Amino acid sequence: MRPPPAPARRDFISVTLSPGRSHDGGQGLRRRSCWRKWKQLSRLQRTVVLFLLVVLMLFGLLSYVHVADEWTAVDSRSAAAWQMRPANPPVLPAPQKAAENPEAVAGLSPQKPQRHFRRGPPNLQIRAPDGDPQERRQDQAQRRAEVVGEAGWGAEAQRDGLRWRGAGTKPEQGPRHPLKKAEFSGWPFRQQALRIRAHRGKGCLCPLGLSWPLEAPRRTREPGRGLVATALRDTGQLWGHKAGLSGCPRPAFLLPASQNARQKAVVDAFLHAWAGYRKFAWGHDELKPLTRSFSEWFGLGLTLIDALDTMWILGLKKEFQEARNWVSKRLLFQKDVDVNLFESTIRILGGLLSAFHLSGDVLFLKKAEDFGNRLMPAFRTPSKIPYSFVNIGTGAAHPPQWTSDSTVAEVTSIQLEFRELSRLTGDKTFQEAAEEVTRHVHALHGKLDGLVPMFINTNSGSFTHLGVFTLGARADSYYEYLLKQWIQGGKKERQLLEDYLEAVDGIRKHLLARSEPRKLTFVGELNHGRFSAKMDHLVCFLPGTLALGAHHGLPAEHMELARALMDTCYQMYRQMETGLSPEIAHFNLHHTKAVKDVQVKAADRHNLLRPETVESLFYLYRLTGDRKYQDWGWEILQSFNTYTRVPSGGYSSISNVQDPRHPQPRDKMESFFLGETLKYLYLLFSDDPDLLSLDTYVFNTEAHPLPIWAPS
Ligand code: DMJ
Repeated sequence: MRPPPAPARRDFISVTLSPGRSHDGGQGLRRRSCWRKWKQLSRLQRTVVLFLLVVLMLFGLLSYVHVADEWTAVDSRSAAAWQMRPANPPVLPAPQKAAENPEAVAGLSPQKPQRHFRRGPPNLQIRAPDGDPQERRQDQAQRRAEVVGEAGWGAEAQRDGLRWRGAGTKPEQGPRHPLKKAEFSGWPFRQQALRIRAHRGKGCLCPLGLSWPLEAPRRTREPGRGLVATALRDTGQLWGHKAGLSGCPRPAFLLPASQNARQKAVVDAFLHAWAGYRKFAWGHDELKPLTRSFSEWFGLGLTLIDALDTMWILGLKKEFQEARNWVSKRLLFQKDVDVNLFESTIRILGGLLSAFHLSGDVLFLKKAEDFGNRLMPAFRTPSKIPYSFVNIGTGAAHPPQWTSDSTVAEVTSIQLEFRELSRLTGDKTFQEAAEEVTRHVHALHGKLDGLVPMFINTNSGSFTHLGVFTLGARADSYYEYLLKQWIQGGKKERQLLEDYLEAVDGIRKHLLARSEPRKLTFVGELNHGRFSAKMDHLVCFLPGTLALGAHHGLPAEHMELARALMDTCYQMYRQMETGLSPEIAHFNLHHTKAVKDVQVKAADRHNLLRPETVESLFYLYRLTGDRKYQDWGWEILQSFNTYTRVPSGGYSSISNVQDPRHPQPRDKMESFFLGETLKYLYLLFSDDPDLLSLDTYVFNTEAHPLPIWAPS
C-alpha cells in the first residue's frame, strides 16, 4: 500500500491583504497573527522573503552612500569656487624650504599665490600717514587711475601671450581699460601736464627730474581736491641750460655740439648693436645675433629698457622715440611671470627712472611706479630680507627652488632705485622696505672686518655659508651701494659710510695680494681662512667705486688703490690674445720668469661683454684726467669690434678670449652691453666733466644715472 500522497507543495507566496482585525485593538494580537502567518509560509517562501529584504536593505544603503558623496562633492566644489586662488598659477613651483618654515609669521611667509588682480598691481603698500584719510583715499584713487589708464596700452601684446624660458605665460584677459595717453609729440618732449607729480610753477607746468638739485617731494592742497599732488621744485639747471621759459627748466635733448671720433665710434657700435636688436629681437629681452633671433628672461623688453638712457645720452633721437613708443604701447607688467628682484630692479626700474630723469617724460615714471609696486611682495618674508623672485602678475614671491637663501649682493643693491622711487612718488613704502634690509645687514653677525658672506636666509635673516668672502659674484654691489647710497642721500647717512670704510679696510687686510712677475695688485678671495688668487671680472667695478669715494672726500689712499686695481683690470684684457678679459682670472703668485700674471682656466675663458672695467676707466679718467685710461678703453672697444661684432647686426658674447682665430661666439648679446658697456665707453671718451657730472648724478649698478638728492 502506497502511502497517501503528500499534500501538494505550494510554491508561491500568498499574501493576504485583508485588514488585520483587532478585536481588542491590542498590538499583541496583531503580532501573534503576523507570526502565525509567517509560520504558515513554506521554507522556500520564507527564504525568498528574507532574500528580498536583504536586497532591499543593501540597495538602500548603497543609494545613501552615493547621494551623500554627491552632496559632499557639490559642497566642496562650490566652496572651492569661492576660495582665493590665482587665475594663473605661478610659473615656478612653490619653494620647498620656505613653505616648511616653522617660524613663519602669519601672513608673511610662505606666500601663497594670491588672487590675480585684474584692475591693477597687487598693492601691498601702506601709505605714509600724512594728510587726512579722506584725502589719502582720493590720492590713492587718483594714483590707481593713472596706473590703470597707462596699463591699458599694449593689450594686444598681452593677448598674444609670451614664451618665457620655455614656459607659456598666459596673458591676463582682463577688460581693456580706457586709455590715458601721456602727451608726447615731437621733439623735445612737450611739457607733461599731468596732475600728479607735476609742479605748477610760474605760469607753467614743470615735469620732474629735469634738473638738480631737486627739493624733497611735497603734497600740495588744491581747492576741492584735497591733497593731490606730490610736488618737486626744480632749483638747478639741466645740462648747463639755465632755467627755461617762465622759470621752468627746459627738458633738452642732449646732443653735444660735437662728438669726437672715439665717441662717434661708440655711437656706431651702438647703432650696429641696436640694428640687430631692432631687426631680430624687437621688444624681446635679448638678441641672439648669430641665429638672428631672441631669448626671453622676463619677457619685458629688457634690452630696450636698459638702453633707453644710453640712446638719450648718445643723442640718438629717432631710436629713443621709437623705443619710447614701444614702452608706451607694448610694455605691460600685468603678466604671469616671475622676475628676479635684483636684476629687474637694476635694469628695469633703474632704466625707467633714469629715462624719466633725462627726458622729463612722465610715462617712464608711471611705468616705474607700476613696476615698483609689483616688486613689493618680495619683501613679505619673516625676516623682511626679500625673496629672490616675485611674480609681477600674481604677487607670489619665493626664493630659488633649492634654498630659502637670498644673495647678499642682490638684497643690498636695490636701495638706490627704491629710495629714488619713493622720493619721486612721495610713497615711502619703497624706501622703507629697502632700507630695512640695509639696517638689518648693518647689525648682522658673521662679517669679517666689514666683509660680508655671500648668502642670507630669508627666514632667519642670518648670513649663511659663513667664512667665504669675495668682492665678486654675490657680494660685489653690496660694497658699491654702501658708498652710492651715502652719496645719493647727500653724504649724511653715517652708518652707510662707516660700513663702507670698514669694508675697504677689510679688503686691504684680507683680500689684497700682488702677482708675479708684474706685481699687479689684485683682490682675491678668502675661503675659511685660505686665500685664493682668483678674481672675477665683476670685481673690476671696484677701482671706479674707490675713485668715486675719494672724489667725495674719502681718504686719498682709496684713490691710490683704485689706480693700482685699474692697472690690473686693464692687464686682464691686455694679457689675453683677443684683448678681451676672461670672466675669471687667476693670478700667478710664483717667481718664475716668462709666466703671465693673469692665468685662465678653461671653464673661465668666456667674455660676456661685461662693463666693469670700462666703467672704472670712466671714473678714473673723469677724476684724474689721465688720458691713458681713455686709450685703454679705446683698445677694448676695438677688441669688441674685432672679436664680438656680428656682421648682420649685434655683438655676441664669446667662449674663448685666448683664441683669436676661434673665439667661439655664444650667440647672445646681454642687455648690459647697451645699458652699461657702450654708455661708459661713450662717457669715458668725453672731455666734458658736466656730461652727467659725478657731483650731480650717481649711477646705479646697471649704469643708470639717478640724481643726487639736494640737501634739505
Ligand atoms: C650688470 O647687470 C650689473 O653691472 C651688475 O651689477 C653685475 N652684472 C652685470 C654686468 O656685468
